[in-house]
Amino acid sequence: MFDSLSGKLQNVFKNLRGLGKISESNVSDSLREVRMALLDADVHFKVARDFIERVKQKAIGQQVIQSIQPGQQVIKIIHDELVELLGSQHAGLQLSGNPACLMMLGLHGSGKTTSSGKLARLLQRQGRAPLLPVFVKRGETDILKIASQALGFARANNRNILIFDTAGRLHIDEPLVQELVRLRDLVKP
Ligand SMILES: Nc1nc2c(ncn2[C@@H]2O[C@H](COP(=O)(O)OP(=O)(O)O)[C@@H](O)[C@H]2O)c(=O)[nH]1
Ligand SMILES: [Mg+2]
Repeated sequence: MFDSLSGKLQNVFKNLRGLGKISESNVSDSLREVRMALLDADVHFKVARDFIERVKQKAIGQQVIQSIQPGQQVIKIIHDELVELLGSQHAGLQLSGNPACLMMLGLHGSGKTTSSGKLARLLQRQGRAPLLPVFVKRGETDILKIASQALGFARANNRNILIFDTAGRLHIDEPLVQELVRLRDLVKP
């Protein structure tokens, strides 16, 4: 995802750099491409829209169009905003404990299961041995029991990372939160 995003942005930057003169319309063209690149990388449309809006405001505020190197200045504004958007510090995963436990939380359809699979694959490529139990709450099923069993299974099978893909909800509900708190206490390193 980041490879394709950076490839597209490189292109936009190349075009911007090549512009001897800059006008509101060619900046708008470039920003449209940046917006498309962000959308392609699955950035939420509102985040992408606000991003472009902030870059535009800054470009206008700094009177980029009259400056000597307008393209460079627009690139810098985009760059700074991207750093702001993606976070200026690298936040790694907390992987203490054996197995290290990761719990996916979020509303129904927010991408927990998909991200669990992606995470498992990423960790596997990094030489780790993830286990991915999916919790589906059926009737009386006690999630703490399933979680304990999953922990036991992970230890017995030399899995050093356990990813809990929890059941989604349409709303955050209190019993679910309580259940998750107990689950968290159970897997705390
Ligand atoms: N575009 C896009 N769709 C995603 C992404 N992650 C998940 N989805 C889709 O969103 C829907 C819900 O994802 P899922 O992982 O089942 O969400 P969960 O209910 O939180 O487990 C599915 O149709 C996924 O294919 C993502 O990063 N980008
Ligand atoms: Mg799911």
